[in-house]
Amino acid sequence: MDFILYETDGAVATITINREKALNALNSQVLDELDAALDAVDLDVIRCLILTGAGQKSFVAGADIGEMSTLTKAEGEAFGKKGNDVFRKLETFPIPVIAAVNGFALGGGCEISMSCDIRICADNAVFGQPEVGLGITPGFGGTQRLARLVSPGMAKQLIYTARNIKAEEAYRIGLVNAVYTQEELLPAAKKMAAGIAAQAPIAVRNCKKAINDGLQVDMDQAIVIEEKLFGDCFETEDQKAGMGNFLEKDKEKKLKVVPFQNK
Ligand code: DAK
Repeated sequence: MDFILYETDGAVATITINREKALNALNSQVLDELDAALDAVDLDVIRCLILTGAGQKSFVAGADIGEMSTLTKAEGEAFGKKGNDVFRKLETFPIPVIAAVNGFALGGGCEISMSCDIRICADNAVFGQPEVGLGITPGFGGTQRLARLVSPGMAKQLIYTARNIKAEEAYRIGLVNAVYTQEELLPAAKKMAAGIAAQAPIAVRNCKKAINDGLQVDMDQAIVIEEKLFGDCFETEDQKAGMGNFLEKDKEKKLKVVPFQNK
């Protein structure tokens, strides 16, 4: 792949969007390669994924404006679908995805970070949806995910004014969970990912699905979704070992990672 780096460390994988010269802007090839990289993740081994950008300056500076500028209506639609499909794949990816935002996260860059489960950022991060200044609406889920993550009023203000915000403000409005120095960001992401990977994997996957699916429906339906995914944990090796270790008061065993089993 030209624009995607993939590395693993135990049960944690890191995908780096590697188009530093264009500040990791998303063109069709980047989107295709990201899609293929996600398909290639070995889900029997990997339990948490980190998404970041190459270099010190930018996570993703948005969709590629050069490529977009010449698109016809039909091509624009196809490009939008390609992006939306990959973003949705990330959002519904069976294992948690942490966005380690190391600089600009503008337009599609902000949107791709919002497709991840958790966002942490470096102190040089800049978030924004500048699309209205370019004569378009945020088209990779920005109008939907930003309003769900922060308040609708704050999302509307940021989108209507096309104002960029820095890391501290992103933290204050709840767009990111934590801010680190540039040097600390990736180690912090890896530490968090390892902490997730050390938990019972079926339970973690079911939590992701319960939260994501439950947020789309009313509380009565959400509770039914939760019940089903709670029930699905039983009779798994995860659940037997996890509870058995606790009952045996075996602290060593309790901390032991339970091997993942496809049911
Ligand atoms: N696209 C293409 N190239 C980009 C880019 C981008 N978004 N952002 C930066 N680059 C390139 C620059 O052109 C420059 O390339 P060279 O001139 O060196 O060849 C190189 O990266 C370095 O950028 P700068 O020289 O501009 O660096 P600065 O430090 O001066 O400025 C900046 C950094 C991030 C403030 C600036 O580059 C900038 O404002 N970039 C654009 C940010 C932006 O507006 N992003 C949002 C793009 S719109 C759709 C769905 C979604 C979307 C569209 C359609 N459908 C459903 C159809 C999404 C839209 C967007 O994301």
